[in-house]
Amino acid sequence: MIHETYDTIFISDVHLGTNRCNSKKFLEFLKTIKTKKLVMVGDIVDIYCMEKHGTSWKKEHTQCIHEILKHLNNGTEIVYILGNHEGEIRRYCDFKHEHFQMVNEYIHIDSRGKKILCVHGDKHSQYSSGSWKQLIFNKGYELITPLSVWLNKFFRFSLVYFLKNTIKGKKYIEEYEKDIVNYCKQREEDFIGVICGHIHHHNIRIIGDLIYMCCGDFVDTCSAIGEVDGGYSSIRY
Ligand SMILES: [Mn+2]
Repeated sequence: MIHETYDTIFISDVHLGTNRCNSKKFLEFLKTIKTKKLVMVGDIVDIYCMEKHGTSWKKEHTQCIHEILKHLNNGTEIVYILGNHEGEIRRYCDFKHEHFQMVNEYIHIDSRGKKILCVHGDKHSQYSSGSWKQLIFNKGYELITPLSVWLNKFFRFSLVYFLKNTIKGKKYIEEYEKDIVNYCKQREEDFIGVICGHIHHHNIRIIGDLIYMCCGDFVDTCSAIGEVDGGYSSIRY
């Protein structure tokens, strides 16, 4: 459900520049949302895949960038956390201009003054070699999304849902979530929780005494996280 106006919206793993990106939904999403702050939690532009597998930059991908800039021009504060697919954009880490900043990690202070650590997540878990799909399929990973789109279209069968629910898939996701929370705990600051991306598995849950949140992606699930008055909720688009 989309709330009227958010204090902050968190998105990750859009993978602009690749075929996997659901740019149509992402563009609709950007046009719909109203938020004071937008935190992009990594892997928004996929430089890595564009270099490795060739560029699939479409007109809609440019339109998405224009929409993000529109939010910026309308006064939305934008934070761009760099992910493992951002490649050469990493050069501009710590770039700041007015209410835009590019960082490795970000500390979000919510409307109640509570602190949340925001990090892409690729560096803080041994289960970070890629998404959960990569573990299961290794090199077949690139094939999975086109195959799952095809199966869904013709047989109404969700391959992604099926794979996530295998024992291996579930274990992988759980271990990753625990590692991210442990990283957050190790930090000396009084965080109430952590927001990450990377694994493409949208989730909000309590682990120990911290809130774990993963934005999800704009590849399969088209999900995000929204904050209003210090309360966090899922946005499914
Ligand atoms: Mn990633």
